[in-house]
Amino acid sequence: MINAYIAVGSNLGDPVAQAKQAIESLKDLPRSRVIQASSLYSSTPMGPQNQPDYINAVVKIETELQPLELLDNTQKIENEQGRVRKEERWGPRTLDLDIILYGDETIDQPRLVVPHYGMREREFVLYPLLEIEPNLILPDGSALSQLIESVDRNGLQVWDRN
Ligand code: PH2
Ligand code: MG
Ligand code: MG
Repeated sequence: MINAYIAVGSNLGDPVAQAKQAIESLKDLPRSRVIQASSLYSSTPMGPQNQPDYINAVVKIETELQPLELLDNTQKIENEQGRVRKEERWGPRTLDLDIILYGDETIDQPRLVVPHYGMREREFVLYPLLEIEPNLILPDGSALSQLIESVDRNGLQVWDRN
């Protein structure tokens, strides 16, 4: 069994409902179990500013799925929730599920890079992660609690406390 962390993001089509539905769907992942979900947070968009605010959360799971099997499953949930793959980088989406950590593994494959390349700078990933795993050490040995000291909340707020 491996502990993995999945970042949830949505800013289209009732983002709160999308995020809650995604957490429910993660509970149905094969050969896996949801350990804990963070509160839902509202966050200012990173990237193009002419898009709605996001709802973000992080979910801790325990899984026997291999990384690419987990990715197949999270992409299936994205698609079921109406995800449309568009060209625009960092553009709006109904649901984004990013595998941010998979145990202590470093994965560098065309389909999947873990730890997620942007997680160290993103308040909407780090603060929800800190809520559920305050003592987390990243695969490179850095402590989340230390890392987060240099990351501004940038308006991040708890929207729906867990
Ligand atoms: N996701 C993006 C682009 N910008 N901004 C916020 N606040 N939250 C996100 O999850 C997010 C974003 C692309 O994945
Ligand atoms: Mg993303
Ligand atoms: Mg993504």
